[in-house]
Amino acid sequence: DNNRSSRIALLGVPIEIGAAQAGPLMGPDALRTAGIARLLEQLGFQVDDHGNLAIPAVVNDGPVPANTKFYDEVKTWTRALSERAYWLAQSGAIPIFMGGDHSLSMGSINGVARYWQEQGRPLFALWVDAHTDYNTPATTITGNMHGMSAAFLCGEPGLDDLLGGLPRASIPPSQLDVIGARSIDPLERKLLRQRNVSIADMRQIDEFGVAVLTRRVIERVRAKNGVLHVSFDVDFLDPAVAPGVGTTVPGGATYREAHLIMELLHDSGLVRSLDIVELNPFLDERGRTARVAVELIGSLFGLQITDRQTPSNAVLPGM
Ligand code: 6HN
Ligand code: MN
Ligand code: MN
Ligand code: MN
Repeated sequence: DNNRSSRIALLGVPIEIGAAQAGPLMGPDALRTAGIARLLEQLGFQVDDHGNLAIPAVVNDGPVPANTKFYDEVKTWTRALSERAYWLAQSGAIPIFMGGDHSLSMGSINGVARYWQEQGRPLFALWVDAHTDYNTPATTITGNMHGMSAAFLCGEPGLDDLLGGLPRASIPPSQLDVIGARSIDPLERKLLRQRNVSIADMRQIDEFGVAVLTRRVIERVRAKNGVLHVSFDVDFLDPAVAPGVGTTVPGGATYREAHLIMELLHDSGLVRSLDIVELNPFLDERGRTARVAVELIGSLFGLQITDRQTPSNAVLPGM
């Protein structure tokens, strides 16, 4: 695909107040230490590390919705990151947002969605996660805002003032795909059903395999001439593979399942931006999880086992 950018923009987003446990603010530096820039350069990209996003002083101005912890902090990060993400997308590079907890996706995806809207290309988001992050202030149990980012992006009510005067470029729920889900709160599940969000849960992964499910997403994006943002929550992986996460859930994806998703997404040529979130180096074991995350990013950007094309024998069920 000759439209593919050969430049990658790294941006650290050291936010952690969206999560229950401290540590994700160390994520960007752990990814750097694990060699993210070096690997992408070896794959032929020109890599610019823009350092870590910093936010202005948090002001407690307007009203705060109920059941939202650190709302004003998340608001400040979201506004700053949305602007930054818009400009990074505009620059023609592929932005990689290095988290930080998953609440950062409210800003990153809003910003890139705004750019692609201007280009007349629909933006799809692939949510690779043990969770669906589709809570609103009305459905959340914990009040942690990293559990609300997908709902916010799909325009669910309750967080309407988060962006202030900035445009809220929502993606319709039909352009959200979740893969890897195995922990959904009761009211969250109800809302997902009402919106008909496409969810490939762990049972579907077991039954059909990640290749069929990933190709289904790719075909959906292609059919609309869309582009794809990948929002990768490290807790998608099984805790045995990725212990450095605050919200581990048993029964996650294997190392190879995760790589195969990344390899197929690379071959699709559709990925234009990436979040890598929820890495908690404070909980990690000797940098293992950071290293796995960087290896997966390698596969997403073209690292291959052989230099041969793998022929597709995909059978796409009409799901
Ligand atoms: N994440 N559903 C739970 C909550 O608190 O709303 C967990 C959310 C996890 C969020 O992993 O990005
Ligand atoms: Mn998440
Ligand atoms: Mn998660
Ligand atoms: Mn399995």
